[in-house]
Amino acid sequence: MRGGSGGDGSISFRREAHVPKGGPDGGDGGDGGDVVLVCDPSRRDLGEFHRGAHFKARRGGHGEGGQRHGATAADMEVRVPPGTVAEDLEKGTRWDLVAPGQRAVVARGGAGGRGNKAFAGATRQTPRMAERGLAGEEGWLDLRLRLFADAGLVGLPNAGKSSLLKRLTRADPKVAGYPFTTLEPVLGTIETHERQVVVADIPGLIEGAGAGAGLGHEFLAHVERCRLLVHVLDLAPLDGSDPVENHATVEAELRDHGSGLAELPRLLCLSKADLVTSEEAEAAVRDWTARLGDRVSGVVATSAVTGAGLDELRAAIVRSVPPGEQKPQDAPEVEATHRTYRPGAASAFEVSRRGPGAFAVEGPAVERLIARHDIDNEEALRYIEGRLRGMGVIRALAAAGFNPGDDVEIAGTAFELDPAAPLG
Ligand SMILES: Nc1nc2c(ncn2[C@@H]2O[C@H](COP(=O)(O)OP(=O)(O)OP(=O)(O)O)[C@@H](O)[C@H]2O)c(=O)[nH]1
Ligand SMILES: [Mg+2]
Repeated sequence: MRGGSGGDGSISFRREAHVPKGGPDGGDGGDGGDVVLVCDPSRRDLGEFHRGAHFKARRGGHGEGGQRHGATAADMEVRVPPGTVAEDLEKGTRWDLVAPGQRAVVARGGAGGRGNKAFAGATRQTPRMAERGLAGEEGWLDLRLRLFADAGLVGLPNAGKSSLLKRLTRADPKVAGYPFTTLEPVLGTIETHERQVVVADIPGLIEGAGAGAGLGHEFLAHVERCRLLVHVLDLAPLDGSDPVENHATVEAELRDHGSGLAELPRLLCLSKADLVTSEEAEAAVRDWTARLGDRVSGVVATSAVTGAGLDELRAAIVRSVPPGEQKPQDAPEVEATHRTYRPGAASAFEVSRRGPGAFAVEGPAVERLIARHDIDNEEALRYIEGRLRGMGVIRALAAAGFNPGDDVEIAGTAFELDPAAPLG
């Protein structure tokens, strides 16, 4: 994403029939547009944001003569579903879009440049310089969707989670006889007369998921806001692994992930019951009920093939999800609206010695000053020097041992400076 650049200020002089050269009248450039994320409940997923999608806000209009200011560009609004977490990994900024209508400015447009009219003063009556518009903020955003599901199906790959969601709801996730079939969470809804319960099928968890192995961490973040977890456990794993160990593996990952996942109410679903005899299935329900005691609010054996146990599981889910709506207030503090600009902090600069007779000056304020002006313009150059003096840059350079004739690079541009020169 990229905020729009600011429009350039204009260099212009009033022209009237009888006046050979009037006063300066170049207007200011308009500000570039911001890129803004807007939380829109009519959006369901992030499907339209394929990898590498670009969002660019428009640039501000350039200033014109006759004191005409350039137009401020409209913001580029990008609509995202509630639950979107946007992260600028480079800058380390994160926005959580939860409430409908909530806005987050993710890339600010550049400020427009001032026209030459703004530079007119007693000592400079015919300024032949104007500021250039600044570039907009630029960066990459990582968008994730935190699902607003009431219940989450968790379990090892291939446990039969997607098959269950398919039978429990009208959702149609992909089912296949190999692990990691589900790559993105899928939602389905159980509808009863009294209420709707949203169930999320998430990709299978592997050992180490809680510590970030595979995409586990990301997937578990999806179920953080659930109010019930349904642990789906394969009664007859094809790989011959032990269900007791498999159960412990998944529970350990939930604990490792933190964020209160392990404390959520739990149902145990013993899946693929058709692969064992009904006596074995019943015995398994008894064993697991005894083993887990009140750590679960129910144990149900199911088969996505015969449909056995599905009504019971559906009822258990509806019963075990605590009543009441999921409140957006449960979401973490929203940072987006608190983000402010602190120009004060940006005025600092740093002088460094690059070698004998070579210096460099860096810092956001000096970089902005250079970006603002056309350094091929003699008048602009003198203005920059005056500003550097005012900011204390020249003094700092002199203190660092700078002598006339030494090289100095300011924000990547080579300059010739004379600290002893009279104040300009
Ligand atoms: N016999 C039998 N097979 C089942 C049952 N449920 C699922 N399966 C099979 O088990 C395999 C895995 O099923 P999925 O529903 O894709 O499993 P999953 O847990 O979603 O797997 P991942 O998405 O990889 O984590 C498929 O071949 C299913 O047909 C069941 O109740 N009985
Ligand atoms: Mg699946």
